[in-house]
Amino acid sequence: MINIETCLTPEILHLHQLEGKIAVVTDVLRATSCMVAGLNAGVKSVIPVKKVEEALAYAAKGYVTAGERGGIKVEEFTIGNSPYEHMEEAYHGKSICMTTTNGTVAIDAAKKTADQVVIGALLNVTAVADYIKQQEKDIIIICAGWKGNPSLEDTLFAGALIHQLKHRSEITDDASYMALSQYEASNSNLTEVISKNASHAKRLSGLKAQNDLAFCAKEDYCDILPILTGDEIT
Ligand code: 3SL
Repeated sequence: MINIETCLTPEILHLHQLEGKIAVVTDVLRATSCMVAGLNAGVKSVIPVKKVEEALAYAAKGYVTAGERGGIKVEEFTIGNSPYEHMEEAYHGKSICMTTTNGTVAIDAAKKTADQVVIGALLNVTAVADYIKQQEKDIIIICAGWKGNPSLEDTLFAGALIHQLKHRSEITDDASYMALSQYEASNSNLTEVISKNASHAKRLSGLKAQNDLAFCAKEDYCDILPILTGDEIT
C-alpha cells in the first residue's frame, strides 16, 4: 500500500514532508498541460525556471523561451502558454525554457526535497497512475493553484489520479479525500465542470483561450511521463 497526500497550493507545501516521496506536480491550466503536450509532440526537453530573467539568460544562449505572466505571453519570449503553441513543429527536437506564474514555481518548490518530480496533467493522468503503481512509493500531489489559492482544475487532476490509485493506496489527508470526491462527482464531464466553475476558466475566456481549456481538460490524450532530471524535464 502506498500513502497518498495532496497539497492544494504550494503556499502550504511547508506543512508537508517531501523527502522519500514522488512529487506529482500539476498545473492543468496550463503549464503542465503545455509541457505534456509539447513533449508528446516532439519537444526535446523543458527547462522550468522561476523568473523571467532566468529564461532570458537561456534565450541569450539560443534556447526557445515560453511562458506567461498573468496569462499573457512575456513579450521577449518565443511563445506563450498555449498547448497548441508548444506542439508546433518548429519546436520539435528543441529544448524550451519555460516560466509561468504558478506552474514552474510549484515545480521549483517540489524539486528541493522530493525524491523525484513527475509532471502530471489530465492529458497524461493514466500514464502517471501506471508509473506510480509500478514504483510502490509514497506520493504527494502538488497542485500549482493560482497565486496561493487552490484551483478547481488542479484539484480535479488530483482526484482523477487518486481515483486510479485508490484500491492500492492509503489516503492520508482530507485534501486527497476532497479531491477524489470532487472528481467522482464530476462524472467525467471535466470540460463542463471546469468551464462553468473554475475561476481560471473565466480568466482564460477573457484572454480568448477557451480552446486551450477544452484541450487541457481531456483525460488521457497521450501516455507520456515527463520526469524532472536535474534542471530538465524529458
Ligand atoms: O500559472 C501558470 O503557471 C499558468 O499556467 C497560468 S496561465 O494559464 O498561462 O494563465
